[in-house]
Amino acid sequence: MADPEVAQAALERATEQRNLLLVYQPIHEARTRKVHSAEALLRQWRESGEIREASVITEAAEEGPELFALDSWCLRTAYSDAAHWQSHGAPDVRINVNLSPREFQEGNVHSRLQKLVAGCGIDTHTINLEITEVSQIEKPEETVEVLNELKKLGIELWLDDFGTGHSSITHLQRFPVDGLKISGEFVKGIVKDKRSREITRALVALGHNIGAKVVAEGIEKKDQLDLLLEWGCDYIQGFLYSKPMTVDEFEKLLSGERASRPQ
Ligand code: G
Ligand code: MN
Repeated sequence: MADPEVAQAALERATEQRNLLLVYQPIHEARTRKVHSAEALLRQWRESGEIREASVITEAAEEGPELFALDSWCLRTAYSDAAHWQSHGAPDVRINVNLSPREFQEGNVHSRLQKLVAGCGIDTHTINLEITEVSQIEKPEETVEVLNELKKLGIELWLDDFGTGHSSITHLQRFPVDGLKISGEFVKGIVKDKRSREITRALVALGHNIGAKVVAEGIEKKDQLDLLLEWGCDYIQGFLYSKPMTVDEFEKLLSGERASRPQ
């Protein structure tokens, strides 16, 4: 685990000077379009007032102790936002947080998560953790133990960008996976390209056959959605339904949904 003082200094630099924020991209139930959860994505305010990707920051943090500070900041911010919308009439809307594989090996993630959750007053089962670079996990047996401990808290594990280089079938065999997120790279071709279509259809079935839920990412068109519905995909994320939005916009979306629901 990183030296806490170093991590704290890094956190301050990252959050105060660099104007970080989280945006939320809704994940919808495929059939009903109801909001199921939201993926928290790190962004940065520009001086012009625009919001931009924060990849420069995340790449810089990847190797050093800043990573833990940054992840803790993301978790704390996401939890307090989720606590807010849960106490304002959306008790079941979960939150997906992206975590680096380093967290499971060096980051003491279990106790940090417990402390963070206790500080925000939300249930641990509000959280899904998304791991993208699962292939970089160097100590799989230890990681499986950590993941099983997290699952006892009700936290779900989702494999992100499933089917691409970093996240493959090997990892399904090894890790206690609750959900698969099928990369938009497959989804974008499913209408016109027979191979993309058959691969994506097989990935949805694969997820279901091992008892996992399936999210398709990057849905931009209605005819893509129609195919995914035909195959029984559980959730969808993509510009067709929602772009990433600020927490205020997300909470407005939730209240609009509640207002339109029959009493
Ligand atoms: O790797 P990950 O799935 O976490 O990446 C999510 C990114 O994909 C976000 O930055 C988001 O802006 C982008 N994204 C989300 N939905 C869509 C979509 O429908 N089309 C495209 N092109 N990008 C999307
Ligand atoms: Mn993700």
